[in-house]
Amino acid sequence: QREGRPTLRVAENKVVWQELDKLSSIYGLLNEKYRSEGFRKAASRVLYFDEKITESNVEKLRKKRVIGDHTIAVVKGILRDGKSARVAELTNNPVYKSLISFQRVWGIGYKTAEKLFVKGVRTLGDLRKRQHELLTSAQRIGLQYVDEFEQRMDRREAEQIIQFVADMCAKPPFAKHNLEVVGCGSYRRGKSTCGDVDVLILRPPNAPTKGLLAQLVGSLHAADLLTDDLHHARANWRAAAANDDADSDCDRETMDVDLEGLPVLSDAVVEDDSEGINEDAEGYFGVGRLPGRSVHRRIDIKIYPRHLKAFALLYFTGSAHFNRSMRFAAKKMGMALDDKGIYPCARCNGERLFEGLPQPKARWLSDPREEVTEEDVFAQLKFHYMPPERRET
Ligand code: DCP
Ligand code: MG
Ligand code: MN
Repeated sequence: QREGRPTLRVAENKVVWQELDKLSSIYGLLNEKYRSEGFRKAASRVLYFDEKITESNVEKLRKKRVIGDHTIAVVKGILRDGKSARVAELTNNPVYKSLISFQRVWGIGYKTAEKLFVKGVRTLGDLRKRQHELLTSAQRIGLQYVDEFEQRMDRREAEQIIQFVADMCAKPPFAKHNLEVVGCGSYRRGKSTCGDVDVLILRPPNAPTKGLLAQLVGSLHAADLLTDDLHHARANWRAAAANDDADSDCDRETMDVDLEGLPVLSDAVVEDDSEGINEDAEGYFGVGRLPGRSVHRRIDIKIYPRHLKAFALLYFTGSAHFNRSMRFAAKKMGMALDDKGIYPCARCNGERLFEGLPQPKARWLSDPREEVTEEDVFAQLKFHYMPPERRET
């Protein structure tokens, strides 16, 4: 069973759940978003289904606009054969096989995979031979460590890496910034194994911290924790929000993992805030390993101003599935939730929400003067508070 999922209510449904989950992942990799989403919802329904699914009760899985004839037929197939014929069909298709294998590489998404295929690449072996012609430097690093990145680490190892970063932050020249270091992602959700290490660093909101993350990354290289850089970006969220089309869909999630041609240490527009509040968030994606260890691990580090802690924590703790449901709940309430706040949303579910009304405050719950907690965000969305361990789906 895949790590990071709650246990099934009814153990006998495991095969059905597993096959639907596989289909969701495969369709995701083939860029079939609706099918992928459909099978993901079906898998989640099976996860919480209270009876053993059989030919005679399979119709009970049906749910308006979520599970229809098509999915029911797939489930019947799984019940009959013990697996979905579709999985084999898709994974044995030579084109799909190539497209799926390319996406094992960090930094390669569907679009790049398609391009590589068009250029005649069929296997990771082919890709290795032509990497200098076809891949960015980050993708080449992804290819170099493709097998290592697929090995999950013990949570103890993730903890040691987080501690390594925290120790560095407690030393000069970083100590003067009073940084707070929190391990997020699957680690914070209490999983026994982690796919990578997600580190959130909180800094005072008014600090002149331009270049702080780059400096920290430099020190972590010098201390032999980091071995490679994949991507480093600075963003000013206000600048980003200002560029948002008011009519665009309120789901601000960006799903594309194709970070093509992105230079390490790219410097986006950073505006200084008039009130002296510096709201830049910075993110770093890299590779490292503890001294003496052999397997290289993916390490993500993000720095946020402290007053955005609740939102940053909530986002970076995940799971991705959980974040999606929470954003969906926000959307239904006419709001958009992201890693920096809750905002009113101009248009949700195709309906204009604030037409003719004065535009509500541009930002809720993330005022630098307020202490906002994760609990507050849950309450704002009318959710019962869920501790990180319960945020799997
Ligand atoms: N995240 C998200 N949406 C995405 C990717 C990530 O909301 N498409 C958020 C939620 C994740 C967090 O970022 O929990 C960290 O992402 P990871 O990919 O590191 O995922 P996890 O830490 O949850 O799992 P793993 O153990 O596989 O790293
Ligand atoms: Mg992680
Ligand atoms: Mn991560």
